[in-house]
Amino acid sequence: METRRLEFSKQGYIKIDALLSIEEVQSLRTIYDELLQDKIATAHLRSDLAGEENTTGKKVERITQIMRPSSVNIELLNNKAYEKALQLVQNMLGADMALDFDMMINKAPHTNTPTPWHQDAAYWIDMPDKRSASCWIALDEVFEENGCMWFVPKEEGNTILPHKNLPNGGALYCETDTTQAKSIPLHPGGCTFHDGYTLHFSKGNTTNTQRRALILNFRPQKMIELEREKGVDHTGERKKRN
Ligand SMILES: O=C(O)CCC(=O)C(=O)O
Repeated sequence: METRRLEFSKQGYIKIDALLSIEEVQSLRTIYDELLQDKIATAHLRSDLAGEENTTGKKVERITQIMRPSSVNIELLNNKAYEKALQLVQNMLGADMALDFDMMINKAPHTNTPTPWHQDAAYWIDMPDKRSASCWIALDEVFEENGCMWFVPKEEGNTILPHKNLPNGGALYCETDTTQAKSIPLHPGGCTFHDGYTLHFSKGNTTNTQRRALILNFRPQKMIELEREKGVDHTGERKKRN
């Protein structure tokens, strides 16, 4: 555990080969697919990370993002993913770490749309306690061609680069040197943890099947309370706040 903690603190991310059993993955997939299909119940939490696109009047989702999916189906929270990820985060960053929000990001087949390079902290308000960890859980086999995660090992300090939105309300992105970037392929149930200042990206999905990821974001309980006081609950508009 000490090795993990040091690695996370030094490079800003770590890989865990098998966070979940295949049974745990299967039960997540069932709920995940129901939520993806249910465009009515998820409408207020759902958007295209690539920016909204209209083709012949029909909305095409390339990178579906659903914020706080457990607020629509509370059963998600019973999955071991939440408990196991929290335990690892508390061991690395302290016993006061708690779940701030969950989200789903699905890359549909043949959409070939990258998630641009960014740092998550650019989306968040400035907080005095900067500890955070996002657990990115693969529900499918993930590799470069369907959009596994890439990270640039973190530099000293917590610097946020200038970020802009992609057109039509799309993701935040920044310009950066990515020569040191590493791709992290995973089996279903494997995961990565990254902190809010670590640069990351994924390529588009050029394969015949979905690329499903569930992401759990943790920060100190006191910082979650500060966010809520300021009206931040991670269901709102995608914009630069930091
Ligand atoms: O799933 C992706 O493509 C991007 C995920 C991401 O940016 C994140 O988890 O912070």
